[in-house]
Amino acid sequence: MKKIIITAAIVLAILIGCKSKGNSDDSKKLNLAFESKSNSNVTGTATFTEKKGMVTFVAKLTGLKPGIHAIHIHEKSDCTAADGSSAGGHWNPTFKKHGKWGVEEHHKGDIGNFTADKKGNGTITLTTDEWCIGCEDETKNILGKGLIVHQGADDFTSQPAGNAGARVSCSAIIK
Ligand SMILES: [Cu+2]
Ligand SMILES: [Zn+2]
Repeated sequence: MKKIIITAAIVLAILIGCKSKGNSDDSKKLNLAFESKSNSNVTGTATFTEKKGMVTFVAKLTGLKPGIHAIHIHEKSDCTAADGSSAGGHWNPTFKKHGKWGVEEHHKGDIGNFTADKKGNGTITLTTDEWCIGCEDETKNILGKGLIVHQGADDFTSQPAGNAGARVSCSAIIK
């Protein structure tokens, strides 16, 4: 009887050990910082958090002109150019047309528009199972791409990028 209890205790310890390890592997988080581009004063932070196959994106920007601004994931994590052009075009690993997320055909990087208030502050969030942080599926993996905030709004129609104007802030999506 004693032996059975000890065996059961060992099995339980192994199960708990595996479970806690599994949980820590399942939850991934990136903390990113935006840098100003195109002579703007737009800065801010962004996080990507992955839990149970869902990625939640949160960005907080300051220094914007009040009004509507586009934000996208572009194809490169290179923010070196003064005008942000080094980040390339929209991230589009599935070869779709540019458009509005969740409504019609769209790029994997077409996060959309958000509004900056009178003080120039704006936030945007998006939760999706169409992205992952560092998985093998290159149609989902956001690592190695770049976030771009634009001077103007995305019209969701113009190809290939929604005619959103200058790139006013940039952040590499890297660990
Ligand atoms: Cu863009
Ligand atoms: Zn696009």
